[in-house]
Amino acid sequence: MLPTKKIFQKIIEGDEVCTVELCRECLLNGYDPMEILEKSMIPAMDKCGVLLTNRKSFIPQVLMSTRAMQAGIDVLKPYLSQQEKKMVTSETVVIGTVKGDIHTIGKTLVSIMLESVGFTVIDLGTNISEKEFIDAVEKYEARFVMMSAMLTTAMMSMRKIVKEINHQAFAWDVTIIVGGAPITQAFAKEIGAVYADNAIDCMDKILKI
Ligand code: B12
Repeated sequence: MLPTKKIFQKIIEGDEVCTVELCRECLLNGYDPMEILEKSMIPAMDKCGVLLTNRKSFIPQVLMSTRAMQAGIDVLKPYLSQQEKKMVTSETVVIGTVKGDIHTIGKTLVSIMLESVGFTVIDLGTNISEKEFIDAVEKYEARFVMMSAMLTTAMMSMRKIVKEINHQAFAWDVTIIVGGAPITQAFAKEIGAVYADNAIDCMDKILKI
């Protein structure tokens, strides 16, 4: 079995040790880290979602898979740098998962990609309220706010947070970029934010802005 296929399997099994070893092995053998992420690791988390929905797996198993995924990302992180897109920037990005939602992985990937092209990223974590976002924008004089939501129920809180930020009179322009599985282009437009589909798309959009 190809090591990339094994990574997919080991993340589903929640085997952190093997996931880390296999990621290292793939890097040593010249695999593209982005490809490992996109073709093995993210599909493994999607599969976890399917197993969860079908009650073939439960929250404790998904948590173990999350730990394996996170450990694998830590191994790949130094190699995920987008050298060709690197820019000299002093811009700061504030990022967080919105109130009511504790999913971290998508947000973490977006942070890593932005850091890799030169942005300063302030990661507020999960379950973040409008006040916490606004305070951080002011404190760090951030030009960009990124928000993640993975739960349909968290979309309402995203709407409220975006509205509050857009109503603030900051002394500089603030662009809000939103993403996450249930978020669509139409929803983003409706609430007054820019939509990005994934970490790479987000990076491309922010670089254009
Ligand atoms: C892992 C996981 C968990 C873990 C989270 C651990 C952690 N530290 O993150 C645990 C077990 C804790 C968990 C809990 C719950 N979960 Co959950 N979880 C998942 C799972 C399986 C994978 C998510 C993931 O990490 N994917 C991998 C990453 C890379 O993908 P991603 O997050 O989508 O990110 C990509 C894009 O969306 C985008 N993106 C994401 N954020 C952002 C932000 C910006 C700015 C941009 C530009 C892009 C972007 O970029 C990323 C790729 O580059 C999904 C299933 C799925 N297919 O998504 C369910 C899922 C999201 N969970 C679900 C549910 C229901 C829950 C619970 C309510 C379960 C429960 N009964 O308690 C709780 C929620 C608790 C809460 N208040 O948040 C549902 C949501 C359904 C819905 N539409 O509302 C899903 C879809 C599972 C399912 N099929 O039912 N979960």
